[in-house]
This record gives sequence, structure tokens and C-alpha cells, in this order.
Amino acid sequence: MNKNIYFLSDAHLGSLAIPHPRMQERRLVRFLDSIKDKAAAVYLLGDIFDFWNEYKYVVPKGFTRLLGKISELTDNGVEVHFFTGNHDLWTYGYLEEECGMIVHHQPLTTELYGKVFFLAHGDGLGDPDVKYRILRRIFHNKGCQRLLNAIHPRWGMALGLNWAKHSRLKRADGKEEPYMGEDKEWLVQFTKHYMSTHPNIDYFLYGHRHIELDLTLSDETHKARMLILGDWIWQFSYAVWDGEHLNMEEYVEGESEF
Ligand SMILES: [Mn+2]
Repeated sequence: MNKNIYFLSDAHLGSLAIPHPRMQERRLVRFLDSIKDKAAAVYLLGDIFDFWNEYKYVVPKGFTRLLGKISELTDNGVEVHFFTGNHDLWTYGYLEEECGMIVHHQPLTTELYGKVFFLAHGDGLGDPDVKYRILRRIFHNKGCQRLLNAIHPRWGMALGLNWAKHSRLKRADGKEEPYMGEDKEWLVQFTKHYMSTHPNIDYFLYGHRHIELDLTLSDETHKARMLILGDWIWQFSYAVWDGEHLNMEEYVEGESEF
């Protein structure tokens, strides 16, 4: 029997806009502990941290339980993949060197137990918002990243944490918009377009939107399934793949079986 492969995203740990940060981190740690013996790999699909910016000799405070648990998994041979999201892309080697994670700054197409997966955080894919596209280019610009790291962490971290807090509080109750329907969800539109030129992909998995979605998409020639993974703020949702079934689950303490 295959060991399981797990996918989750969007914990936004450290967010100044989330009232229960320690509980959130502990729950994620207990989840990882509960799967450590049955997991072949864990894919973290972005925005695990609400704002992560790494300096040459300094990393953000906190998250010691999570980083310790992840290190325990990687020390025991479980692959842990970390996709940068739009909140935690400023990482330059620490998560690889210290915690043994495999960091991805780009979407990844990979074969897992004989099926082809397209994995991405999802920001910037199909999103028509011009302001956001410009911001995204600045975030990813090497010169701007160096500039950010030239500011003392006292200000650099405060800048990032407050930016992240405001971008969350802009929304009603700090939650994302509910599912907008196939025609309006950019990630659905992106996936439809992408699958027309990449017919080999079986599963598309994303984070970023903070909604749980499981859609089967088909065009004239083939079918693909797309999942959006929810979040680890309110939903504690994840996907699990064993080579035969790909299921969405919600982690309930003491109850989750997979
Ligand atoms: Mn995001």
C-alpha cells in the first residue's frame, strides 16, 4: 500500500488579524504529528505564514513548534514541499537548510503515483487585477527584495505584517469571498485554459482563495479535476492522495482517519 500524500495551504500564521494564532499553529502541528508515519510527502501550497521575510542572519520570531515538527518529518524521510504564496515568498534558503523542506517559487507539474498533478499557490494565475499584478511584480523583483532587506527588521517586519493585516481586514469579517461560480473564478478560468494546452494533467491543486472547491472540468477531449484547498484558519482542510483516491478532508481533532 502506498503511503499518503497530503496537500494543504493558507494558515497565514502570525497574522495580526487572526485572533487565535497559537491555537492555529498547535492544530497544524498536531495534524502533522498525526500523519507523520503514514505520509510519503506533504505539500504546503502557500501562505503558511502571513508574512515571512528572511534576512541573512535573522528570521521572523515564532513558529518554532511548526518548524520543529516539519524538521522532525523531513529528518524521518518525509518530503515536505513549501510553495511560496503571496505572503511568504521572501525566503532565501533558511527553510531548506534548517528544516529540510523543498521550496518552490513557481507552480510545479509532477507525477505522483502515476497521475500528473499541477500544483500552485494560485496568486497571479488568471487574476485580471492590474494593481495586484504590478504589486506582484514588485514583490518578486530581486532589487526590491534587497531593498526590503536593507531596512532594519524593526521596520521591515512591521511593514510586512501591517500590509498583510490590512489586506485581510479589507474583506468583510476578514474572510474571503465565497465561490463566485465557474465563469468568475479566475483559477477555474485559468485551469480551463491551461488544460486545453496541457492535456496530460489529471489534477490541479491550488490554495490562495481560502475556499474548498472540488470541480471536474472537461473539454472535448479529456477531463481533469481541480481542487482549491480551503485554509487552516477556519476550515482546517486538506487533500489526501493515496494513488487511487484524491479526497478533501477537514481535520477534526481525534476524529480524522486519513
Ligand atoms: Mn495567497
